[in-house]
Amino acid sequence: MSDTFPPSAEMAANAHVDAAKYDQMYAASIADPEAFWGEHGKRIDWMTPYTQVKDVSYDFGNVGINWYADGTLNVSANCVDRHLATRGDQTAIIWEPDSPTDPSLHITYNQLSASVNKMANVLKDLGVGKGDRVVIYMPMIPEAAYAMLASARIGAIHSIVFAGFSPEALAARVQGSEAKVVITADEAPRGGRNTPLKANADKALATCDASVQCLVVRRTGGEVAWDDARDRDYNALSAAASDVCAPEEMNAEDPLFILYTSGSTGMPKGVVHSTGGYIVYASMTHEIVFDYKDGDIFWCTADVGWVTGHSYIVYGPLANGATTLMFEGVPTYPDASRFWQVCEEHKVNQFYTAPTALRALMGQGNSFVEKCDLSSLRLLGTVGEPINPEAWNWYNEIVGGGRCPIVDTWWQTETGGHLMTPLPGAHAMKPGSAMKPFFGIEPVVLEPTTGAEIEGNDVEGVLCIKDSWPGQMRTVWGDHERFEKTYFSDYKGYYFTGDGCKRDADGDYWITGRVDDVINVSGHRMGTAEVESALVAHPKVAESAVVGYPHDIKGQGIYCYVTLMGGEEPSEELRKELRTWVRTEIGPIASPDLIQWAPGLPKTRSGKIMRRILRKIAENDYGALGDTSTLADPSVVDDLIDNRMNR
Ligand code: 6R9
Repeated sequence: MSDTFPPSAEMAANAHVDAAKYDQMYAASIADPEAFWGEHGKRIDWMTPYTQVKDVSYDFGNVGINWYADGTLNVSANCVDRHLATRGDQTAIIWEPDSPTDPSLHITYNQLSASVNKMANVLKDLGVGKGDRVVIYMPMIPEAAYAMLASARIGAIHSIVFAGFSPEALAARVQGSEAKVVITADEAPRGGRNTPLKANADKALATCDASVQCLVVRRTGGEVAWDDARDRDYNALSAAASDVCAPEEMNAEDPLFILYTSGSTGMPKGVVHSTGGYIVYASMTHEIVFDYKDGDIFWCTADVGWVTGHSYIVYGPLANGATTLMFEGVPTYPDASRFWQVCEEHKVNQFYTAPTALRALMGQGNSFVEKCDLSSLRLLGTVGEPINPEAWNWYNEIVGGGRCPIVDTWWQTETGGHLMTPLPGAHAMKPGSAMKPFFGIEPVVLEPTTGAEIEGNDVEGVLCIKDSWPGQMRTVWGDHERFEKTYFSDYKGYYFTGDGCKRDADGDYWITGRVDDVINVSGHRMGTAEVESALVAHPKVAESAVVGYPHDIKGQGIYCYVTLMGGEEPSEELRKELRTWVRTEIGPIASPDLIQWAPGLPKTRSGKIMRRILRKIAENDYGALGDTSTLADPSVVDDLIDNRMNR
């Protein structure tokens, strides 16, 4: 039996949702999704109210997902305009810069409105209109949020590329979405170092269509190269632009954004989210899961380059008229106290971060936390990967002082918002468990090979979702077939999450990690296929296989087996070279942790690499290698074991 932590009497009494209300609302959401979501869709302002709620098919070959399909709205009007009459002078965004000695900013809803409208007009003047794509490659500065909301305002579809990605990765996404404009900044300060974003964008754009324009925000004022035919100065243009731009009337099913994410095969795919269903789901989960109340200060430490930043820094909080904190820096700069100092300074009420950050900070000792006044905190959250009980307990006791519920939110880029999490006033939390489905979510545990539903409790299998919810992705950009194949073909009639899970004796859910070739490095999703294709692009590499292995801080590390071209000699130098190579091809988050030289890889007679075996060797778990008799050459396994890299 694991420890359980019931909500305090105060939390249960004051939260939006207590245990009885959860049971009643959950049952209603499953019994009649039309009625439930028809009602909750009203939390958003519609230009034309919807009369249809749900129109969904999960049938392979004919997958179609539609919510509120005849309604029209504008997301930026919902995140900005509708708050102006009641809270124009309230802070919408608190911006905390990388350096603690630089001043933070408090941007009111009125100011947000002016900036978003101006940027919308700047984009329009650059020829961007409804349905056009805008790539955003930005530091964590308010202009990143303006860019998102300005795109939404004019009906353009944004695609954010995390500022840690390389020029190559940026170019692939600009080309993949056929973007008209890339919005970037001169430099991105993080942890005291500046990433040359504009220079990266220059490299990327050199390989893109010449018509792509580049809108440059000045952040540091650092020197940048300038191409008069292509580059536009945001600061000058927005100063001259009008602060009035009527919001475009969008259909609920028009795409709001594309966000590339890694999968088990091939290159990252562009996850497409809708306008209406997405904003209903992001705002509702933000309010209920974090128990957000008027006047609270909400801080999600993610980057807007990830889905967590989309839904819980920008869209969910702003749709709710919240005050959302946006942090440019990193948890350990200037020292391991930074998160807690920011919580103290801005009196943060809800704090939402990733287990990898907690593990890194926990390792620095408690004094960094204890010297700060964290009495404003009322709720804590985690996201991105399973949280180990040690980190959970530390978070609960040292950061939360034993007072704050922890919402362990399981969800994905594809899901738009939380799918499973304890609700703070309703559920007795168990460290490491995502606990309960959110309203409208019907998780099922399937037998991996037959796909049969496993009924009852105390069971384990692959996690699928039975029916749709409004925040679900609609398609893969430009490749609906890939969408159907990835999520609806292995287990027919369900949405396949790619995760494994347990349902314990009480019926609570525990995510056990990915069951496909996706690894989770510091809460970031990485396709092993992407790292492999970067490695084999190196002239000295003949073949490679990449797997994850347990890593104390990162959760999983990247373990690469590399076969060199005939005549090439392994060396420490080459190892370094390959590491740098992958960083340049993809970005620092894909940097290999361990590279093992493999004279041969274990393959079946038909030439398929047996990853199961490579995973076991990387995990140092030789006893469980299983049947190796089907290998073309079983002796390669002994060589790999003998030369295994130590962690
Ligand atoms: C939001 C986000 C999705 C994958 C997901 C799962 C893992 C996320 C988790 C979790 C255990 C949690 N994951 N939250 N595993 N407990 N609370 O992270 O999206 O980057 O697409 O990653 O992350 O494996 O399938 P994304």
